[in-house]
Amino acid sequence: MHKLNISLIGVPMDLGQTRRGVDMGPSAIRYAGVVERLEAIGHKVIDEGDIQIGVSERELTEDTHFRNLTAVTEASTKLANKVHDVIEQHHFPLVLGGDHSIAIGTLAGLADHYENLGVIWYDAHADLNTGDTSPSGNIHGMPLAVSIGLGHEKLVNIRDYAPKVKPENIVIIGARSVDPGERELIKEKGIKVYTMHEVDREGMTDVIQDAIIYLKGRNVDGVHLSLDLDGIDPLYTPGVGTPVPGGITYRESHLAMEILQDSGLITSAEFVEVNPILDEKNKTADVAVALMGSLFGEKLV
Ligand code: 5AB
Ligand code: MN
Ligand code: MN
Ligand code: MN
Repeated sequence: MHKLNISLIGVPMDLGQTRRGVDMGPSAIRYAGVVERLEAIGHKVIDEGDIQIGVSERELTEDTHFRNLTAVTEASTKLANKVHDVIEQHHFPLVLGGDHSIAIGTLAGLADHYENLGVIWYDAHADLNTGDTSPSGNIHGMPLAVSIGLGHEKLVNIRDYAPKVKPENIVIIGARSVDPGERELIKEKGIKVYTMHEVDREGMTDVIQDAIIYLKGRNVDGVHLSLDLDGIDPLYTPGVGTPVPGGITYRESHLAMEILQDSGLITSAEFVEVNPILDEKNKTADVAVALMGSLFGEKLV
């Protein structure tokens, strides 16, 4: 197996939503043994530390369509620059969240290194809201829309280019809570979505293989995996801010990671929405690290 230099980047961000605690996600994932786990496979892990996050208090008068817009924009810009540096060193960026708004920064740092970046969005939600369609004003429900160029210009134009990703290069897996505006956008842009219906009906093997064939058919030159722990059933990952029942199982998720490893397609990844305050004995961070094991080539025998 190909040995990687993996750069870990922690993003203790909780301003993309309103529940406290998700800023402790990177610590929980480190505590669950991410470095040891990946090194045991044979990879070299460079812990780049955490991106500094600003405060929300000064935002009280700001736009309620985009909560904490200034702080989220600043953090996303810092993260984007860090991811960009890491890619330039030919390291594999592995971003630890933090709420899912951080994907705005990750994708902004990645996308100008690829002609045609693909994205796998493993999530209970579509994260395709704009300021107009969002029911909450929470930016963690918007990162995929921002990456295709829709949303607040401050977010869309991070690192001064847009869009970051083509809608046809996106695959969503595990969706089971989609807002009306997001549904419209999925139809309008032709975004590929495997909902829980497809996972139930076709099984994860077919779903993930189909996703791989689809992205290869799009001639992608890199694929970013953005894994929201709420994509998995809350039975296995209770420590998330927006749990939705009826999710992907623990074993199906391992299977998905193993097949992605075999495909050799994944060139960057992020694991987000781990909230230790809502968790049971760090269960959710443990699942995140176990899935990273499979994604990065851990073998049982
Ligand atoms: B997550 C909701 N669609 O926009 C919204 O956890 C939930 O990053 C967003 O997937 C969940 O507020 C965002 C209702
Ligand atoms: Mn560049
Ligand atoms: Mn989600
Ligand atoms: Mn999400």
